Amino acid sequence: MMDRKVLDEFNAQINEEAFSAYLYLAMAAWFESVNLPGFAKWMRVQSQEETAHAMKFFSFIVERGGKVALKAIAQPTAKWKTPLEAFKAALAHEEHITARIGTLMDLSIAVKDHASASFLKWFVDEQVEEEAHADSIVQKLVLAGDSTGALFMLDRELGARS
Ligand code: OFO
Repeated sequence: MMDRKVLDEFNAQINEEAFSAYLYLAMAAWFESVNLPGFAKWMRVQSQEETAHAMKFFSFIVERGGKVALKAIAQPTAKWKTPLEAFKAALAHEEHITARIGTLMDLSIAVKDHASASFLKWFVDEQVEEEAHADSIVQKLVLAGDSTGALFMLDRELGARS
């Protein structure tokens, strides 16, 4: 049986991950609207990964005999000024998720819930990658500056994500 506070926070994390999926889907829609289909593709794939993250928490709660409690998903921002602004927002969001995972880990350790701590280890590692990916695209966009050519090359590169 899961500790009540851990269960509540895990349910809250389903919502965080579902919001992540929604946010990146909103970014995909915005990139489509500004004719950057490669960036949009990258965001679509990212959105699917976030749904998978939400489902990992969902399945873990069920497996531990806890009750899944789904909450309303907040409306994400729909518009960004530039691709750089969108990816900076994505990076800031991932940093927020990293902090959330840290909080969940701290709580699991505090109540000696070793199964939850072990489950969360995957997310600790995943967040290192998530931040690194978003950050590397931020850096490339900074380098691209105002060059339309560099932006289109980057669009082609990101469109290869599957
Ligand atoms: Fe982007 O890692 Fe889940 O939220």
